[in-house]
Amino acid sequence: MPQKPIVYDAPTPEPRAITVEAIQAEILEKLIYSVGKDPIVARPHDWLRATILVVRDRIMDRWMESSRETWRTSNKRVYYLSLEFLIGRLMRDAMSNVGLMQPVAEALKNLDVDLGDLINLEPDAALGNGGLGRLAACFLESMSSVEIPAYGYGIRYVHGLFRQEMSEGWQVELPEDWLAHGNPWEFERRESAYEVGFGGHVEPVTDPDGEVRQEWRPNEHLLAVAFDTPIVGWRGARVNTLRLWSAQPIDPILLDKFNSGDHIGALEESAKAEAITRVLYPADSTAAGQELRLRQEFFFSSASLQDIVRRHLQQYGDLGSLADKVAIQLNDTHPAISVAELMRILVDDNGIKWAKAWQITKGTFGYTNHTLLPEALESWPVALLERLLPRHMQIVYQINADVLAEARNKAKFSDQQIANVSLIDEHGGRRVRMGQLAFVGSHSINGVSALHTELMKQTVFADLHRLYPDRINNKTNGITPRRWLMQCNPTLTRLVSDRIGPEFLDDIDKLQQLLPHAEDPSFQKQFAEVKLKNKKVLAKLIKDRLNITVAPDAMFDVQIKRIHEYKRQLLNIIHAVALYDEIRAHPEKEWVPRVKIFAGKAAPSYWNAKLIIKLINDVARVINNDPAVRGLLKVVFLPNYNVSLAEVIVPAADLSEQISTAGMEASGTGNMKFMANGAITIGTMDGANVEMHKEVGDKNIVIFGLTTDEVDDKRARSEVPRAAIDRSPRLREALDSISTGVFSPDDPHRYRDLIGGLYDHDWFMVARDFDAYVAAQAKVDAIWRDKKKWTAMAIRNTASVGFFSSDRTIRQYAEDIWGVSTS
Ligand code: B1N
Repeated sequence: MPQKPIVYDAPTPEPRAITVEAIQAEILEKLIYSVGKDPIVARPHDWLRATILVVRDRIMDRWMESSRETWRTSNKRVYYLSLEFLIGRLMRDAMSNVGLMQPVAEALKNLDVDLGDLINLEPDAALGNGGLGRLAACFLESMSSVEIPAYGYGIRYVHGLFRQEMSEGWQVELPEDWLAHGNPWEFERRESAYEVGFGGHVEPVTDPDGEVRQEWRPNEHLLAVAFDTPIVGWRGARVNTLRLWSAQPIDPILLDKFNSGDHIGALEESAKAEAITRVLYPADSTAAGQELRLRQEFFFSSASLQDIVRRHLQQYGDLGSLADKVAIQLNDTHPAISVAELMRILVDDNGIKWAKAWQITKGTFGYTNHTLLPEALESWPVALLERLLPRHMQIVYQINADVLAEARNKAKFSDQQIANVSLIDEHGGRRVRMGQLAFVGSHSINGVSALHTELMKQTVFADLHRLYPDRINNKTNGITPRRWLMQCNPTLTRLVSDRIGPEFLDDIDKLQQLLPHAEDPSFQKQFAEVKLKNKKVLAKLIKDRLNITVAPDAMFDVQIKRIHEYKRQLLNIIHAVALYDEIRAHPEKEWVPRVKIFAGKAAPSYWNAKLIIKLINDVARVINNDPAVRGLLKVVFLPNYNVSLAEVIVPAADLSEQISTAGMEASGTGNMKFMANGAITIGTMDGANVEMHKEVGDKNIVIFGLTTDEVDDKRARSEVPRAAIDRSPRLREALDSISTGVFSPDDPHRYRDLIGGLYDHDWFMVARDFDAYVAAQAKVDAIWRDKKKWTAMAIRNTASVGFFSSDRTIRQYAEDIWGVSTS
C-alpha cells in the first residue's frame, strides 16, 4: 500500500502561558471540564488530576515538535528496550524540568490547595525492581535532556512492584495498584496495536520466483496496545516517548461459548491475554524462569520491533538502511529474543537474505549486561521455546551453526571453548542461553562499571570475547542530577547555586567549583545546616510511620536497596549487634550516636533475604528498647522502600553503606545518589565504588575489605571461614547472641541456620570481612568526631559527583554505541 506523504509542519495552537493567572484559570477549567468536578466538592485526587493535565498541556507542543523534528531531519532514532522502568512520580520532575514549580505552586495556593500535598498523592510508577529499572528511568530523562530522539519500550504492568508491609517484623507482599485512580499522564493509542502470536507451527512456502521461505503460523494471537507517556528533559530540551504495551484479546468475548451457556469459558481468552501484562515479576538479580515471563519478553519485543519496523518503512521505505537509522539497546537479556524476532521479520516477512539480515541485525542491536550472578543469567528450555516460538528456535539453531563454524574454522576453538560460546547449554537438559544470543546478535556489549566490564571479559563472556574482541566495552552507570539532586534536595541546590552560581544546573561538572570551598567555615556551617534540616524531615517521617524517635544530630547510617545476601545487610546488622554489646560493656566511653537505617524489599521466594529483614526488625526492637543503650544506637527498618521514599532518605544520609562482596555488585547507583547529596561512603572495592574512590580521592571515602582477587582466591581454596570467627571474639559473641535467640526469644532457633551458614561456607565473606568492616566503622566514628573534617569530606563528595551523571553515561552510549549526536 503506498504510504501517504508526511507533512512535517502543521498549524499548532500558541504555546500555553506560564503565568500564575493563566495556570490558575486552567486548573479550574480542567477540574470542571475534564475531571468533571465542582471545586466545592473536589477531592485532593481531583485537584491532582487537574494539575497534571495543566502541566501535561505545557509539554504537548514540545512533544510534537520533538517528533516532527526527527521526521524532518531524518536523524537516527534510539530505542531502549527494557522490561523495567522504575520511574516513581512524574509530576514534580516534569514541572521542575520545564520551570513550572513556582507558578503552579502559587496558582494552587490561590485555590487553597497545597502543591506539596498533591505531589505526595501521586502514586509511584513502580514498573521495576531496583537498580536496573531505575537506570532505565534515569536514561530516559537524560536522553531527552541531551536531545537524542529516543523511545523507551516496555510493559504497562497493571500491578507494579508489590507493596511491602511488616507483620511482626516479617515482610508481607500486597498487590500494588498504581492505576487505581487512572493515569493522567498516558495516552492510549488504539491505532498503534499489533498482533503478537505464540505457538503453532512453521511452514515452508514457495514464492512465485521459486524461493522457499519459512512462515510461522502461530495458533494463539493477542493484541499489543500502546500507551504513551511523555518524558521531558531538563529545561524542556526535548520530549521523548515512553511507549508501554498492554496485552488485550483479539476477541474480547467468545460469543459462541457465551451463547451456549459457557459464560466463564467465553472470557477465557481475554483473561489469558491480559495475564501477560498483569504483573511485574518481583525478582531482582535472579532469572524468573516461568513460561509467563518468556511470554512477557516475547510479547513486548515483538510489539516493539513491529512498531520500529513500521516507522522505519514509513519514513525510508526499505529495511536495508535500518542499522543506519535505528539503534536498539537491549537492557539485559530480558528483550534478547528480539535478535531472533528481527531476523524473522527481515528474512521471513521481508525476503531479505540471511547474511544481509544478520549484518543489519548486528548493526542495529547493542546489549547491556547488568550482572554476572549465575542465577541471574537467563536461559530457556529448548522444549519450551520450541512449543511457544517454533520459528525462533529454528533461527537460534541457524545463528548458532554460523557462530560455531566461525569458532571452529576461523578461531580454531577447542571443544570446551565451542561449548562455552554455544547458544545451547547442554548441561542437564538443553537450554538456550539468552546472554550468548544477545552477545552474538549485537555489535556492542557493555558492562555497567569498569570492574564489572573487566570481569565480564574474564568470566561469563571470556570465549565470546576471544572470538569477537572488539565488542565488549564499558559504560559506567549514572543517575540524573535533576531528580537526585535538584528535585530531591532543593535546599542544597540553592546553597550550591548561591556559592558557585547556577551554571552547574546545566553542566554538572561545574560542581567541582565547590572544591575550594570545602574548608571554608561559613560554607561548612551552611552545608551542615542543610543536612540537619533534611535529617529532621526524615526523623519526622520515622516518627510518623514507626513511632521511633531518632535524634537528628546522630549519625544517619543508611543502607537502602534490595535485600540480597551479596549486598550484605547481614554484615551491617551484625555490626549493630557488636556495637550494642560494646556500648553496654563500656558505658563510660564516648560513643558516637548512630541511627542505622535500612529499607528494601526481598524477592517473595527468597527465604534468607526475608529472614534478614526479620532479623533487622528483631535487633531493632531489642536495641531501641534497651535503656542501657541510652539512645546511642537506634535501628530502623522503613517498610515499602520505593523511589519516593529514597527521595526523602538520600538527602538526609550522613553515611552511605555500599558493602557488597567484591565482584558481585555490577555497579550500584544508590552509591552515586548519596555521593551527590553529601554523604560519605563506607564501601568495598566493588562495582562503581571503585570509580567513586578514584573521582573523590582516597581521603574522602572509607574503603575496606577483600578485593575481587582475594575473594576468588578464598573461594577457590575453599578456605574455612571458622578461623576468621575464632580470631574475632567480637564477631563470635555477636553471632552467638543472634543464633542462640537473644533477639528472638519467641523462637530461639530462628537464626541458627542463617548464622550457621557463616561457619560452613560464608559464600559472601561476611565473617571474613567483619573485622575490616568494624575497623572502617571506627574510622568513620573518628571522622564524625571531627565535624570540620567530616563536612569537608561531604562537600568534596558533592563536588566530585559530575562523572556519575547519567548525561555523561548517555553521551558515551550515543557516541560509542549508537552513533547519534547529542547537545
Ligand atoms: O543493575 C543495576 C546495577 O547498578 C546493579 O549493580 C545490578 O545488580 C542491577 C534480573 C536484574 N543486575 N541484574 C538485575 C534485575 C531484574 C531481573 O529480573 C536481573 N539488576 C541488576 C543497573 O546497572
